Amino acid sequence: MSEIFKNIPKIKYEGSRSRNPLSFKYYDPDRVIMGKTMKEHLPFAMAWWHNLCAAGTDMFGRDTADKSFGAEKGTMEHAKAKVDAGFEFMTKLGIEYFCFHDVDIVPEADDIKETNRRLDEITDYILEKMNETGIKCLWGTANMFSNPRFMNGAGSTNTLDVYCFAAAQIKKAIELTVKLKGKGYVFWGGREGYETLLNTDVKFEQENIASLMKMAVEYGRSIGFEGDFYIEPKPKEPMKHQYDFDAATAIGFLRQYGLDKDFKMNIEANHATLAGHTFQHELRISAINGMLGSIDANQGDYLLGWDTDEFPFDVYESTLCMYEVLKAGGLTGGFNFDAKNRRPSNTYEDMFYGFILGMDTFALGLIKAAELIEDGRIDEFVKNRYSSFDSQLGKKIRDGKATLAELAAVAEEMGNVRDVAAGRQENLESILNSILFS
Ligand code: XLS
Ligand code: NI
Ligand code: NI
Repeated sequence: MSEIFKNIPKIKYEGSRSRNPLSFKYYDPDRVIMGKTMKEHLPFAMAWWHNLCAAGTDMFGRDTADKSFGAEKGTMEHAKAKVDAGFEFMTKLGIEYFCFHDVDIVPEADDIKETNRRLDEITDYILEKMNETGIKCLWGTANMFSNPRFMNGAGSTNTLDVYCFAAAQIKKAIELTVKLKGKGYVFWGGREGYETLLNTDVKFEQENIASLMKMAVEYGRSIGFEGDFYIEPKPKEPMKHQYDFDAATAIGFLRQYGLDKDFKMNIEANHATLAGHTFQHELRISAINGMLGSIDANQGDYLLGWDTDEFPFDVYESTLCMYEVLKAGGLTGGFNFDAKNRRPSNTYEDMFYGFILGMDTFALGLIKAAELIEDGRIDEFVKNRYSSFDSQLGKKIRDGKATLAELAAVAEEMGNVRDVAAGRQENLESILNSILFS
């Protein structure tokens, strides 16, 4: 097999002063931070779909990048060429994991039996490459949104035959994930939602989605899948409203249907901002519920209302992300760059620049988050902010033993509240700045 990215060497750490565009400025895999190497803190993954499949087509124009990798598109030769390209790419960057949808790795056939045969063939080839390189699978998933049969949803479809098809795709995708020893299996509810309530029975649809997930868990466990199932919340796009709107909504859904023991969240930065939340908010809500599983590491554009899936460069965001991740004790999954190059960034070099940017942004975020925690001022402030609850009465409230009448009597005795501590937001923001830019 000949080299595909011929002009690109193995990317090395050269430090922030390096002018070599094909080098890491902050990502130094062996550097130890808070007792673990950067590589251990940051299990990065490549998204098959954006990196090896998407070639720049948007609503207004066709491909700008050549992702044929020397083979004819839509053939099994092309599927294999993508495997070759992907493994060379990950090896050159030192990326340890990949994520995939079923239809990213083979062209879908007219008959699912033939598609499944192709999937078996390509995953044999992927396994060979995994054994050669030591690269692993982070998670697999089924694409249940692109094919026209899913126009009304998959688990939420109105059509029984489509529901069976969704089940078949999930079954196969879980089998492949097990075959490739993936750490997780993702449900992103691409078309699980509605365009109008005028034609939609929300309760019926949500119950069907839950049943499909339950069957997936039962089947996965029966064939030896021990990893986490993930929901990847997103509020809209492609649907006007998607049921997995945000982490809080998805967690409530999982608890309602008894799925919370098997599932965690896969939080995508750009989906958080589409939901009107910060990335940090979604991570915090997942973490406090014990459901912070994995991350789709990308960035949106605050001026655009859709999922632009940009490579992350915002170090404030990555620092606050890594602050949450460190405090939660790490992820069970990893950091999947669900990100694509901008349409005019259409060369092989640009593919590498995207990942170098993303990996450096998270490395810098990790360095700064560790400094923030070691500095301790913010954590200390938050802890002290609630210190009035350290009193006996405060403890009684925290233990759920106080009564409304008892508290009212305390208030009446006081007559009025004289002392409420300041929030100090601006001061905390300048601490953050001083650490980021020191
Ligand atoms: C789309 C999602 C998708 C999932 C995997 O917005 O981010 O790419 O990560 O199906
Ligand atoms: Ni995603
Ligand atoms: Ni997305």
